[in-house]
Amino acid sequence: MDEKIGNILRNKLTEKDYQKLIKIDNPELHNFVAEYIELCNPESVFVCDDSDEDRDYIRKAAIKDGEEMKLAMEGHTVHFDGYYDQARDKKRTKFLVDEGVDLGPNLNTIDKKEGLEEINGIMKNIMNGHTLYVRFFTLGPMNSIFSIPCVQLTDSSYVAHSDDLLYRPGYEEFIRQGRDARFFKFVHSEGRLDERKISVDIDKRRIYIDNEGGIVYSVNTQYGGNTIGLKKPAMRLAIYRAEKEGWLTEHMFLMGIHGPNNRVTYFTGAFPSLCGKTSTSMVPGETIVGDDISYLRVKEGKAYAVNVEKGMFGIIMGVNSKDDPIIWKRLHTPKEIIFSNVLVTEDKSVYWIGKDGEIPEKGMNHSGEWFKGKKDAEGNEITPSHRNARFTISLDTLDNADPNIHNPEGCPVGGIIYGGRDSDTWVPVEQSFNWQHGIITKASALESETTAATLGKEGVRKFNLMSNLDFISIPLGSYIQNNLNFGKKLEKPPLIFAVNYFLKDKDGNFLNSKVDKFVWLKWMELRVHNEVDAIETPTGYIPEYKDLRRLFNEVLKKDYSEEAYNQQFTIRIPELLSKIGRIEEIYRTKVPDTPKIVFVELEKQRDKLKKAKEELGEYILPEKLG
Ligand code: SPV
Ligand code: MN
Repeated sequence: MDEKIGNILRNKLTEKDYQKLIKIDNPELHNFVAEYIELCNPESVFVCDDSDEDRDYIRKAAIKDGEEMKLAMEGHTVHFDGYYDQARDKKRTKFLVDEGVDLGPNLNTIDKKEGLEEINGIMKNIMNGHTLYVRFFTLGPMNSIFSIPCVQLTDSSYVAHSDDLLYRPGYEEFIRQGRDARFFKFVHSEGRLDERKISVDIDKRRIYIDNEGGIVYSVNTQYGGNTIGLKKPAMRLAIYRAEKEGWLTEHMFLMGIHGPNNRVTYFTGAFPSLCGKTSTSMVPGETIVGDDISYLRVKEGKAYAVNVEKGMFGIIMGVNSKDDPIIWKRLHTPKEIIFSNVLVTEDKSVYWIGKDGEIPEKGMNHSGEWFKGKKDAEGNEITPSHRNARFTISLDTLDNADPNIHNPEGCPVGGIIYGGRDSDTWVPVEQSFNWQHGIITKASALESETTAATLGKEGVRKFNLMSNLDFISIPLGSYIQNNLNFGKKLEKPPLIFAVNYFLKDKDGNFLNSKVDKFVWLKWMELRVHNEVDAIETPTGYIPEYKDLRRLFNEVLKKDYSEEAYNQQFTIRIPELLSKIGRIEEIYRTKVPDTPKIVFVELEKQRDKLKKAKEELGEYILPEKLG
């Protein structure tokens, strides 16, 4: 080892921690750890291996540091992020780019030299008085073609603890791979903290991503989406790597849908944040592999997917005993959970918006002491929990965990679902004609009304390419092209579906209930196996009334009226045509590297819609098409 590196490490690390670190034979790793010890200047360093002892040390540190508080139920803790640090900060999340590299106009970028200078300046001595935790994990199942080793440096015991619930261990894997490890690196510091252990220097919050270096820096923030390196930061690095290597990194759940005769068909599903992704992957009767990020690869002409993570950082708003029985039960079981930004009441239990029961009068939340009617500095009433409040658990502790969660081979993918928050255009469920049609007219045309998962106004319709727009780290056209190419390598590509849970009538009432998706899933599963017919519309294939009536009855014990079906599955030509106009305009004016085929496919779609309009009118009932 280089003498300078050796000195830095020996100076700060105990002999035990030093030995743990150098047991991994990888100079790049040693240099990396030493570089940020020197820059950030922590008071002490803890190198965490995969042992129960070390993991327990982190758990306890989170309580001791005051970053988490114990709740009444065994294993439950709560963490608060600052009042203005409750979501991903898109504005201050930037890609560091070398001169001459063009990521296109849609990515937030900063010149690499300038950005590094800035962030290095912010990071100088930033860990003063803090312990730096060095943690090793693997993205994807272990011992698998999918797996990517990662090292996380953080001075937040909450982040280090969350990692543990969310990711598979990686210390032994680093030892095994030694100098061959092609690992991702993450540096996080929460910066100066106030007496509530909240990051103070929010104005210096930065999340900077270096694609080529495989490194992400995150400072002066605590919210998990900004800080948990292996989550969204790693996703951006993986999208970059996947495009170079011809596989996919997607903002998708992975679940087993249970068909007739115990058949399980795996589906992935991409939804923007707060649009039903987790609740779909948790539908009762089905099994979950992952709820947020999937890697997909082609093996022997077939698509396989894995869950990159092993835990869930799920949205808690609206979780209630009736609609989410599995999560509800898990949230009331004495097993390890970190709640974040919920309301803690005097008896040390938690409340969140939409929970069963009465809203408490007072408690402690992300704003500090809270009482009904409390207002913030801008005069807005503070809700008991934040709308983006979350719970963090390990998936293994769920009743509906799929047996293939850790399968190194991955799960064969039968179908892919794209869904957004759309009040007036798409029908509740529709199958695209083929891979190319699906990738272009469904996935690449996805729009969604904004939610509380990012800072800014809610309810504004926005383009969200494959629900992945916040995380794409390459020019958008290349990303679409990589998806199109992926399909070409497959003998029988997964079917591509679009769903919409948020359709509304003229008075603004939802046309579907939350549980209707249970039925859409069963219908899609049957389509994969060609066991149910469909009606061809100008935009794809929709279910026949008779099949839905049977499925509503079987799955939900509900009568499904023909009137409801007609209202939901009317093909809305004017809305569909304006949507094509909007999407085409976006690609024409804002995505310079759009593959030509995108325009061809959109034009074809427009022609079909126009023809249908001439023959059948603007609002077409399914029976007119069948
Ligand atoms: C999302 O917002 O898509 C999440 C949570 O999964 S975050 O970690 O903030 O990205
Ligand atoms: Mn997500």
